[in-house]
Amino acid sequence: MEKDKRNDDLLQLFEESQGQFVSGERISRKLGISRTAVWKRIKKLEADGYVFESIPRLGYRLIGKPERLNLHRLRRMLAGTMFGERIQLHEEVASTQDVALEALLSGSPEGTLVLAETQTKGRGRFGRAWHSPPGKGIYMSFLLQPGVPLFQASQMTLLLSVALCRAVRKTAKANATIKWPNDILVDGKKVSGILVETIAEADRVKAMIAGIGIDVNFSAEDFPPELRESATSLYLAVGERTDREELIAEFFAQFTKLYQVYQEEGFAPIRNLWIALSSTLHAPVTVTTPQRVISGIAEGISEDGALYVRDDQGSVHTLYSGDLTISPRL
Ligand code: BTX
Repeated sequence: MEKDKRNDDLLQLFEESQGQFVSGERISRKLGISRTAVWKRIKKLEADGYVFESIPRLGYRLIGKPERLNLHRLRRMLAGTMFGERIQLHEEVASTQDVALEALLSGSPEGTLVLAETQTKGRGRFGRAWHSPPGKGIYMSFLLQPGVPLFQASQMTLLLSVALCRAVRKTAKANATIKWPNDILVDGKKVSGILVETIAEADRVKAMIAGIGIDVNFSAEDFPPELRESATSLYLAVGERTDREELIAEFFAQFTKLYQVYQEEGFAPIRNLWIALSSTLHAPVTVTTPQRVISGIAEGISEDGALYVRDDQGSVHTLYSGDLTISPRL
């Protein structure tokens, strides 16, 4: 937000020019900064999602603004769920997980929701980075207190993935499937990831910080080269932009229903929904955990959310987390 303030004067100049070119010299004079500083500030705005046309001698013309989530609209859309009460919307944070943890430690209740337009240190599992370019994705973390024993903690990732997969199908009309344990795929590529961090007390879950990242309106250039093969966005997959607020609202509508079912009837009904949406079951897979690498056929999912993998020797392994790749069928 500080950053926005610093760029207000520059953006104001472009507002006043009403779509006309503004020369670098004029900007430098008006703002009392060097031409190099002008160029740097333009680059910074571009990184934040503004689009400029730049022509030597004529200068710069603002032709696109970043989309912004609308907090009032979100509040309205989430009213009636526990997520509509306490929403924090940030321009930029290191990780929404950290902000949600701070909220938890200062006494915020279940349902507290933290959203950001971009993250500088978005993270996945095992300390990996989550690429979070501004204005086009969904980066959110929220607090849950399901009151379940610790051994059931991994069920929450599956519950979240069912809600997310259904919301993506409904809102973006994308043919989304779930890849165990925490990815949503479209066209076999990752479009969303889930990170659940659990705070335990004795052998129970005290709280969970559920984090979700969705590649909504990214174009191909919004992905770094190393992700272009493995990742896609809803926009790239279906060819149309998705309204981020609608997708968030649909996710929480789905989640709220499933969470209630989970609390009343346990994991069994969630498990059935998960099985129906999974692209992992019955496929030949390789699962890498910090301790071992298991290859075989993904046979099923246990009552507590673990994956069963039968290896070539016929032994069945029970896996609670890990990295899964689906092997090509021979
Ligand atoms: P993961 O560990 O399963 O996946 C991380 C891996 O996914 C990375 O190593 C990289 O290969 C790939 N990857 C990174 N960024 C993207 C992206 N934008 N799209 C597709 N693939 C990508 C998945 O972890 C869990 C991610 C949760 C992210 C949310 S965002 C809001 C919240 N805050 C936060 O810091 N993390 C969560």
